[in-house]
Amino acid sequence: MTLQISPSDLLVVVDVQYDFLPGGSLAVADGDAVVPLINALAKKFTHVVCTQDWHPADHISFASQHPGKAPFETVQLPYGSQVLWPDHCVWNSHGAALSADLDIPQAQLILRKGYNRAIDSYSGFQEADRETLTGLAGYLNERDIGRLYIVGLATDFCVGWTAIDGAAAGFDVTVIEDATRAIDNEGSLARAWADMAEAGVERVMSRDILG
Ligand code: VGL
Ligand code: ZN
Repeated sequence: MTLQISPSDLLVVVDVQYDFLPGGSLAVADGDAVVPLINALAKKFTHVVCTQDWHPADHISFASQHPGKAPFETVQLPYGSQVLWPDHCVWNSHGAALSADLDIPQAQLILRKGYNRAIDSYSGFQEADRETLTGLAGYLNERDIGRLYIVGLATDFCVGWTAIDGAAAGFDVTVIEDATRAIDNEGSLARAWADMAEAGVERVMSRDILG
């Protein structure tokens, strides 16, 4: 049965940026496979928001800011544990740009996140201190959005956290699994799906929507 997309549904396209695509500094395996699917899915939606990971060059999530530490190691920060990453999505760099192969002219908001040097932000709703809000919930409520469909990169970080925080903010949330790809660092993908299920996030495939 094909899911019908209604005008109160909104597609969230998470972090489809060159640094997460093949050749990028934090390339997600097979990441470019999501682009044609996202373009096809987006045609079903009146409302689309894109998120954009957007860091200053000395961002706290970069391993380069922690002498002796390597990418994918974890450190403790005032707000909790933080995975360290290669430098990525530095604001105004090519790697931070949204893929030019996205074909979503009706996208209405591009939400940048992670611009505070001292706080990472996987989620489009709140930063990693779990206090600083981005304003996205307020935007979606003002636009009378009921359900979020989430696609993009990476399943186990920015997609997963955005989905869980969207559910916590009171929205119905569905992740379109085959329109995402994962980093999968030390079991993070399985953990993300388990956390999303516990938060009530639904999981479908693109054929459930495209028919
Ligand atoms: C992301 C790691 C660091 C993501 C962003 O978009 O999933 N992952 N910054
Ligand atoms: Zn980042």
